[in-house]
Amino acid sequence: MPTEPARLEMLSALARKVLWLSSWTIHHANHIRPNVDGLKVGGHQASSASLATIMSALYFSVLRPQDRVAVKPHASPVFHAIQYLFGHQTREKLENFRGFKGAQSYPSRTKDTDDVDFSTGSVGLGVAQTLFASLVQDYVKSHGWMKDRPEGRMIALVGDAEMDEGNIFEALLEGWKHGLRNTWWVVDYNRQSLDAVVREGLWEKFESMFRNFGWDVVIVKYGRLMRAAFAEPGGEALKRWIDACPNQMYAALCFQGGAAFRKHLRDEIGDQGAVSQLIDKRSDDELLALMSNLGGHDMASMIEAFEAIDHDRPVCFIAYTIKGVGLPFQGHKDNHAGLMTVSQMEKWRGAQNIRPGHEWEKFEGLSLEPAALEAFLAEAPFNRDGRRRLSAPVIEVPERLSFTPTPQMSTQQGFGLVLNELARGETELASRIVTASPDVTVSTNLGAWVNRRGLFARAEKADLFRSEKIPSTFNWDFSPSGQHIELGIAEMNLFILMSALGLSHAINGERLLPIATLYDPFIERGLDALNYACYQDARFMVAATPSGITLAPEGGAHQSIATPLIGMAQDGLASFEPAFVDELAVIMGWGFQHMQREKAGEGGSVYLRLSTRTLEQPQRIMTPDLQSGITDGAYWLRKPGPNCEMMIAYTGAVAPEAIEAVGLLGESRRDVGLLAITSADRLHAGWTSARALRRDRRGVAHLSHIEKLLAPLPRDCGIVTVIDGHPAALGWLGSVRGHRVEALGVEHFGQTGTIDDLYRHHGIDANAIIDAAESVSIGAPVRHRKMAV
Ligand SMILES: Cc1ncc(C[n+]2csc(CCOP(=O)(O)OP(=O)(O)O)c2C)c(N)n1
Ligand SMILES: [Mg+2]
Repeated sequence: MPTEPARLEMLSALARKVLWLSSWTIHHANHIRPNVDGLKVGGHQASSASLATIMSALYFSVLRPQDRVAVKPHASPVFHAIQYLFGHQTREKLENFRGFKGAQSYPSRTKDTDDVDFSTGSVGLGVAQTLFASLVQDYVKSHGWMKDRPEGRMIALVGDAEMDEGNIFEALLEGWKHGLRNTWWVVDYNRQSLDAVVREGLWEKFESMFRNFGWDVVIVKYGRLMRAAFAEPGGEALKRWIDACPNQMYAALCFQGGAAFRKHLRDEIGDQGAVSQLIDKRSDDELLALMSNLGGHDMASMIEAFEAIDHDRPVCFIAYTIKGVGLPFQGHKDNHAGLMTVSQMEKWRGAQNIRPGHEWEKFEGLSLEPAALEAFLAEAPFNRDGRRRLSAPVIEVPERLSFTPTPQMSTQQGFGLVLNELARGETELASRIVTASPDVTVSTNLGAWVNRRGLFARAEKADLFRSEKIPSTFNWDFSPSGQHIELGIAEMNLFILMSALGLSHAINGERLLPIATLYDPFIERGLDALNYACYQDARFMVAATPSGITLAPEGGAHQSIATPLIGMAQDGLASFEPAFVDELAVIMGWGFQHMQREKAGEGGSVYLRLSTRTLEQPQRIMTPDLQSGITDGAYWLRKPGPNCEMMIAYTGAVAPEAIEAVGLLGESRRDVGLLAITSADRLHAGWTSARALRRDRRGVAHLSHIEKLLAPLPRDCGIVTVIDGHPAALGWLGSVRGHRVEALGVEHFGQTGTIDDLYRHHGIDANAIIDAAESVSIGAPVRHRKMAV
């Protein structure tokens, strides 16, 4: 173990190397790599420089194997440089930064190969991810699954302007409610965003806000050089000047250099003996070195700040930095997309003692012994256990999930029944399910599950209503073994929690099967977080209910139109909209398996678009064929005859309208078929991948499920599609084999009224289906219509 000064010297040298390598990576991408057009790098160089020291302190010394980090998006080159020094990143990938299969612009769990803990990119989300990851760690620990693994700290490196993102504030409040621990947020307080310099005094707002939520706040403002200067005669006056200097001015002076600092100090402090001496005895370079020695660029100060933490309360570090520190555009307000020119880089290379052609060498230009540095890196506690991505065995899912059927019910009710059935059993599957809901637990039918499995909290808290013997349908007991996490009304939090729960196998080595419930329209409120969770390959199930206009009297604000398209378009999410509960039970069983498939390109999360509309349930036997039709996305509810003139395809809660229309069409059109579509998403994806296989000649004869289903239809058979959602979700069916389609659905915000009123109004009732059928099929006018009631 090196002595303390030697350790600091090594860490500082490595931080300089990290700044060099990250800058060189960016420079290479812009000026050296052939074919650089389109791969030019904006918004990385200055942002990365800000964090080179802080991240070096963390990775090379402070972090332990169990700690997990979300790195500010634009510090990606710094992260990759650190991993390169560790030997976890290749030169080839750095040379191909931002290129196809190269190191990613923003750290990516799924695309990068150097052990990214949490993806980042959309600012704010990675920050909240660490908070929820810590709550999930507590969940795993409380359920007795941590075994002898030590608790990790969940750390976010946060841009100061990133703190504007509302989802961070939502997460803070939720964290406070759950007694957040083991979370560190390190704010890179460079007082610059993309466009501008941030408001004065922001740190005070941050400080009071974090303290308000029970966080420890550590402000690291001055580096060691500064602190030494403050102790000199006149140092106090210098400190006062620094503290009073507006952000814009400080940034501008950092850009202009030592002489500009000198002029301003003289003009503003005047001739005051001691302080003038303090300034005058330094050269311009020394003065700039002093004035840019903010805490976040001073290894000793950062190490001191991190190592002083001796508790598990959450901590916010506000580390003062200069955006682009050490680079020619440091402090310039336009530096976000700033890039060094070739000649600036040449000059800087010289200053770093790096020989041309040796830019990628790990220890080039450092005065310390390479062997000593190599040994120091090898001993970094962070690497003690090798690669840190964990895995967990697959939880067995029974062949069929059961429920107690009733002749009439909704898919939302069915969802509650399936979970209730699971809650009653003693299966491993049931024990690994975690549910969460943003204050709609009861209204999404999770009540029975929660009654049996309880709410999660680290400390027991009894339901007072129950202990006071006040009758209530719901038992709201909290305990460390509870399996439901009750959230406040913030759908962003719900999806980030899913993102954290759904990565537990990789982060904690313990698999959880998370289920989120929310109202379908409010998917849009949490959409970027949902996308984020999918992007980093977290695995979860979303039950969104009610959906469409089936909650008719609630009006447009509670009705969803776009969600079927969101479900189709969202990568990593298999979307289903069953009409009947036996379909739902099959889909949920398949879903729990799908959530656990980890081979590349297989598996993912699951979205169930459910409804509160009560439907008559079919009495039927679940054959293997029916089962696979349901999970592949469609099956014939009524097979078309050989001379089929007309086919109706429906999804979800409009099943009764489609069934009724088929009945009424029977006398006017021959062999009418009725296709039940349980997943437009899976059908479409199957069709796309079959075409790709055929194009690549890997599967010349391979036909997708929908191609096979539509194959028997004569060419001039008409198709009407109908969904309680945007019609484009099914309109593509006509392209599969060239049939004419009329696609019915909802395109305008709902009115209030009964379901019948609204289905008529939006043209998705039985008569609208018949009208559409008439217009897309050949033949005499249809004789029957539904009678108005
Ligand atoms: C949700 C979202 N909106 C906008 C952006 C574009 N963007 C990337 S970085 C950035 C400014 C970040 O400033 P700050 O967090 O202070 O980081 P710094 O560059 O100063 O280190 C913006 C607006 C983004 N990545 N994500
Ligand atoms: Mg900033």
